[in-house]
Amino acid sequence: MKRRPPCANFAVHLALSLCCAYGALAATAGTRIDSDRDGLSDEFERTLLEQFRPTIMISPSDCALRPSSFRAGSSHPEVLSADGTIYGQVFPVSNNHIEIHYYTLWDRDCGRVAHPLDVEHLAALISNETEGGSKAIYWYAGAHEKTVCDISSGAHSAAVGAERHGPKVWSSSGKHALYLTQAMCKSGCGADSCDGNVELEHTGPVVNLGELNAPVNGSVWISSSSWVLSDRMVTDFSVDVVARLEATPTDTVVTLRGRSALRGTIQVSDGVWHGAATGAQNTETSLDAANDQTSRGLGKATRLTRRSLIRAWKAVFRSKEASKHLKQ
Ligand SMILES: [Ca+2]
Ligand SMILES: [Ca+2]
Repeated sequence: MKRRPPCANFAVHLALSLCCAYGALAATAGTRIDSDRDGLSDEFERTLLEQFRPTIMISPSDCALRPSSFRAGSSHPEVLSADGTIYGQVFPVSNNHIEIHYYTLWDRDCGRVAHPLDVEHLAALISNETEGGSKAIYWYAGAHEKTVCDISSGAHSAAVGAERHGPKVWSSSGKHALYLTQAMCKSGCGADSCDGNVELEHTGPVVNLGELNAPVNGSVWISSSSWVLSDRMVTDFSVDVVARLEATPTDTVVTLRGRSALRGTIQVSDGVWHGAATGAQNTETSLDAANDQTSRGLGKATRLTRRSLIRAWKAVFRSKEASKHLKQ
């Protein structure tokens, strides 16, 4: 059974404990329909999904053509069409902060270890207390998440030019890993290419998935064990991720997980890559080890104690409720 990241549980508890304290958000969101019961109105979620919608660069020769749409109401993911549909999710993480996820759902992955169905996502942490409306603080892009080739990245929104709108992201051909810069696409385990990518045409609005316990728009397939979508529907901005991003220069995109040395080793051998990836995929032990190595390499961020991690997190969120929860 896959385990949620520690801070995912924290975020869920935080969201629940704060659900009655969203005065500011409720005022912004209005009192209209809230289909997924997270305190944000459907209309407010729709507005944010469109405001921060990313420009997605895909390969014109991708085996799966474009991200797919899936049959509404089906408990298992059933591909309707590779029509370029983008799915989304919006949920509160504190009084004035909201997380937005964008999902590209593909009917297959045709990399070196091909498999049916493929889930990739991009996330933003949004502040709702700035003048001029909602503003992105950080962006996160998932790439080979929870494998030895994990090269998921993050950045201050300014680093990717996406404070009031979405960034441009690159989707690798066949694997669909997402990168905040085109150059990073070559830094994974060697199989990724974003050469010649073209902009994915908008074929409709972002389709809101709702929440895990309250799917909307017929997305009851989000909890299917056929794919890892439910694992991706929790926060990407844990205490340690926020601390690392805070310690990162505002013009830099940083790799948040994985070991560059290991990725480099795998890069030179398909055989090694195949064995290592198979053995280590979704293995918490290897992921934790990779995180430890990454942490040591991050210098300033890695020398932070838990107390300073919490301090950094609080500096971003400035939430009395959050700090109370963290002390538990
Ligand atoms: Ca809602
Ligand atoms: Ca929602």
